[in-house]
Amino acid sequence: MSNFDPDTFKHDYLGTEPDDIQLSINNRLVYTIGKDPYTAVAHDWLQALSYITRDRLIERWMETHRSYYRTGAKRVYYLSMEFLIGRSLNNALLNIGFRENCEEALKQLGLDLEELQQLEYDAALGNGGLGRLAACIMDSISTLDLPGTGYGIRYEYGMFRQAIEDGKQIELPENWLAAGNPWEFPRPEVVYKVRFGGQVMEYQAPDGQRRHSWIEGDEVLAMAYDTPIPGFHTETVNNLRLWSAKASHDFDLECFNQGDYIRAVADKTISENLSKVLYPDDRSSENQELRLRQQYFFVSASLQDILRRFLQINSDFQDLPEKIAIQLNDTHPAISIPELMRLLLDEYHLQWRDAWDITTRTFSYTNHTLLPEALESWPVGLLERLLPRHMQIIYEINRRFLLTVTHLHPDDITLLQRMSLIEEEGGKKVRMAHLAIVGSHKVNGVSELHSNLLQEKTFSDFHEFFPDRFINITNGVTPRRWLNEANPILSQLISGAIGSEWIKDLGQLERLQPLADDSEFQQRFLEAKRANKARLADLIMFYMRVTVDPDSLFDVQIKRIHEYKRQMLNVLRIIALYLRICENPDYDAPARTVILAGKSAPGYQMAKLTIRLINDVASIIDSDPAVAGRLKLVFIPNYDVSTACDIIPAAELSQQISTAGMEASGTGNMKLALNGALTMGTLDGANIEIRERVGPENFFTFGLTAEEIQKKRRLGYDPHQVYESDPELKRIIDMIGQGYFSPEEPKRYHTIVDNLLHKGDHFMVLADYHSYMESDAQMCALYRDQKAWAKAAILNTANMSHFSCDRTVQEYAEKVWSIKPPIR
Ligand code: 26Q
Repeated sequence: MSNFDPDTFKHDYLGTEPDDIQLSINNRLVYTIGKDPYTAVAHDWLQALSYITRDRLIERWMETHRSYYRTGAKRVYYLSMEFLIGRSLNNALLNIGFRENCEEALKQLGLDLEELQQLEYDAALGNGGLGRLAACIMDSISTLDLPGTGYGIRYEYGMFRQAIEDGKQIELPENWLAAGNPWEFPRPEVVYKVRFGGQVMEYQAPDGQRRHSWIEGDEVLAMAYDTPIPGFHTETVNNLRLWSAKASHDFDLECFNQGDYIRAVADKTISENLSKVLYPDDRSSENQELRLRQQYFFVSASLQDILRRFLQINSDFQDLPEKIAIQLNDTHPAISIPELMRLLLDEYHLQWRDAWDITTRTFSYTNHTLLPEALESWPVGLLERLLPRHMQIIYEINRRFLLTVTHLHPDDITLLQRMSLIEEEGGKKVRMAHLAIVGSHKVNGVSELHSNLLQEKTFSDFHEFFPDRFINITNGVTPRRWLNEANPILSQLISGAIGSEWIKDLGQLERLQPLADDSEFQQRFLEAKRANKARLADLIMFYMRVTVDPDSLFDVQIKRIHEYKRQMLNVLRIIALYLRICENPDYDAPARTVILAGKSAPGYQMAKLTIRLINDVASIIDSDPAVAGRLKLVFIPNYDVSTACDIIPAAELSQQISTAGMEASGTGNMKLALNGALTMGTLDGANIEIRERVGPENFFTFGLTAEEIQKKRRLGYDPHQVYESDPELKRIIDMIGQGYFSPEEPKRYHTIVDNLLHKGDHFMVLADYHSYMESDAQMCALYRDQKAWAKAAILNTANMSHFSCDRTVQEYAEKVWSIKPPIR
């Protein structure tokens, strides 16, 4: 529209005083929800409140995007299969400073804000760490006023809901959109065609050049849904654009013309299945064609959208790397690299050398895993069938790349085999990490240890070849959600002491250091923790009908259930504590509540068995009067972002006990320490950096180092010998193996025991057991001295400034994306 004056588009009732808010809510209730206050149920009020909050974001959202066009600022696009946003209402209310007045307005209407908030479904479009990191990064991009857009998939079913029945995990579909999602804007006019299958035509252009064209096959439509991402106390509101699959109209019409109407409509569901469901993280499962389709689906739509926007104000593709940066969240969107090449070569007719230069200067790749079995690879045959042109381009990228390797290292055939994008043994496969490294200008790991291991072990050949390409950017978490929102009690205490600047500038927390020795502050810090523990105890009573003592030590391990995260090691410890208390009523240890939570991939048998064991051990402990009041084990079902917000503020001890060298970073470790929990952890991932910063005296370190683990593997590790040499450990394992915790089915846990004793204990659980128990004893000693504990807890919170993802995003902006806030 020409002569557009934004002021003529101002909403007529965007006031922020309680009276304005009441008017707005009532309006929305009647005119949008279609209810009056007499018939409205709580959820209707939640919707009305969400809409009026959203209204107050919209002008900033539009102005943000107008300013990006006006200034032609360089933008970053964050491509991720997962965005684990959680709830949006409270986040939006706090970000725009609107919460207090809303609370007041609702009170006048006889409603309770906190109660309404609880009714919002989590947007659980992610599995765990990687998806939540994407959400934290979007929060920081907006808060730092950076021009950034997230691209992903609008899954109709997010992460499954976990229920526990007879101690076992069962998976229930999570239909989070059923009641409507007020935070998204459908954009039916923003649709792109995405092709699958078909074939590649070679032809000669009028200028004599050989060209390729990918034709035929099936087309699916990708339709955009936009979700505003507000920054904290800033005018910037960025966009998260998620794609939903729609059957292609052409396809429908064709069938319709043939008279097969019913089949045409029924067939729509086949293509619309593409965005139906999030894959649960089963890192070693492979060959899931639908997942590859999902990857290309969202990559293709996103790149079409990115190039369309680029071409609105630019004409020369040489400028692309100066105008946009694309970050790949793991290799899941790595098919972007051949896709951009295809667009530049086949659609825009650039020469290979130019196209490749533009591509590598545009992309960068974040790696989140070292486990070789978790590195993605796709069978060549599958790629040839679904994406034939991409497979040709990957071969050509590989041919040219290996040629440059050969120039530097002639005659080193094994080096070529190791670095090739194609894995030859066991059926040809494309190594997606190699593709991502070769096609990017920067590759980063997510903690110092992880980045070092990437460079020195996993990708050492590539590191030698591209020494400047590899960097570390340690993960962080957003202090908005993980302290300010999740823990209002502690937040108020902190703001009372040092002001509230820390919410945007976590470095301010260091001003709490001197207060660590202040008795009064210690007391108030402990009281805040006690209040959060009481709140969690109430929630556990309400949802689970289980009693926990808020005066006991809250000892938590909350994360996905995975063998490398070693929930089993925790189980061994819990059984040891149980036996010690049973057998020695004078055993000197604080009363303790151990809390575990987390989901297992539906097909991951060992993880599922671990959940069952945890629940079986919990029942035995529960029914034994000998430990009543001294030890309790609770498995909280359906761990998600919202449950995390309930548990983390109440945690006193954080279990971060992965086998050293296996957890890329961890981010729950940061959230817990930020909320004043002390960590009991191995020297793995970001634990190392947390320990360095909070001080080793305020961190319970145990276990083998990554190097010692490797050495032990090389020299031959014998778990059976550890078992034989520690009578308590032997007894515990025998109890599990002989069915003490599963008397109705004594052999239930045979595979667990077998893995530990006879299958080599791959995750070195037994190797770290003794050291873990010693660390637990040290922890108990400190807990007895509550003043000393309070001091250590305060120092944890005070020294977490490095782990704000504002710092993380700042590093990406400077070292990888070269972007700055636009001058408005
Ligand atoms: C792969 C194939 C098929 C289906 C699913 C998947 C899949 C899905 C999700 C593979 C991996 C993931 C997620 C990985 C993940 O969350 N990694 C974690 O990333 C965090 C953020 O960097 C780190 O803190 C954790 O250490 C790392 O485990």
